[in-house]
Amino acid sequence: AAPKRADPSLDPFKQMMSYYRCAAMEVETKFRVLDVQMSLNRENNPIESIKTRLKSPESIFEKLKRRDLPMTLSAIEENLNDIAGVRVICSFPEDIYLLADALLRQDDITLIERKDYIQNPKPNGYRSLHLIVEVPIFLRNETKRMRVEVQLRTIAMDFWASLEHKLRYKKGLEDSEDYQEISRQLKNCAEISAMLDRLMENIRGQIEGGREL
Ligand code: 0O2
Repeated sequence: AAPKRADPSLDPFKQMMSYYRCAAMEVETKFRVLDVQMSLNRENNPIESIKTRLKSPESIFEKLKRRDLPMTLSAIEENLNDIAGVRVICSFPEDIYLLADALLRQDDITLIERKDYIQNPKPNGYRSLHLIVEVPIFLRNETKRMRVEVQLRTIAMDFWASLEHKLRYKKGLEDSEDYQEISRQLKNCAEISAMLDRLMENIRGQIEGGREL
C-alpha cells in the first residue's frame, strides 16, 4: 500500500505559524478599518501601505540559539515577540500616534510593550513606533491569544530603514575602516529625513486649516 501522507495540519510548528499568520491578518484588518474610518472626515487616508510578514524558520531558530533558549514551541511563544510582524507606513508622524492609540483602545487588544523610537531614536538614527500587542484569534474550538509586533513609520522613516538595512547587511561593512564615517553619514540622512517629516507635516497643517505644528 502507498505510504500515508502526513497531514500538514498536524505538524505543531506549522500549526503555530498558521496561528501567527492569522493574528497578523487580524491586526492588518484592524488597521485597514481604521484607515477607512479616518479617511471619512479628511482629504487623505492616513495609511500609505501595510506590509505583513512571518519570521522565517531559519531566523526563528537562529534567534533562539543566540539567546540560548531551547528549540521548543513554548520557548518561541513565550520569548519571541516578532514572529508575526505588521508594518504600517503612514503619511505623517501625527497619524502614527492617532492609529496606535486607536488600536490600543480596542477591547480585544492587550499592549505588551511599547518602544517609541520616534521620540527616542536609536543611536544610529532609526525611527519608528514599535508595539508588541496580543490579539485573539477565533479558531474552530478555541480562542488563542497571539503576539504581533507592529511597526508604525512614515514613508521617510521607512525609506531610511530599508536602505540602512540593505547597507548593514553588505558583507564585511562592520569590519571596514570606513564604518564609522558611513555610520555618521547614515545618521545624518536619518536627521534629514526627520526634518522632511516635520516640514511636510507643517505644510499639511497650513493646508488643513492654517494650524502650524
Ligand atoms: P527584520 O528582518 O526586520 O525582522 P528583538 O527584536 O527582541 O531581537 P529589540 O532590540 O528588542 O530586539 O527589537 P526592536 O528594537 O524593537 O527592533 C526589532 C525590529 O525593528 C528589527 O527586526 C527591525 O525590523 C527594526 N529595527 C530595529 N532597529 C533597526 C535599525 O537600526 N535599522 C533598521 N533598518 N531596522 C531596525 P529584525 O529582526 O532585526 O529584522
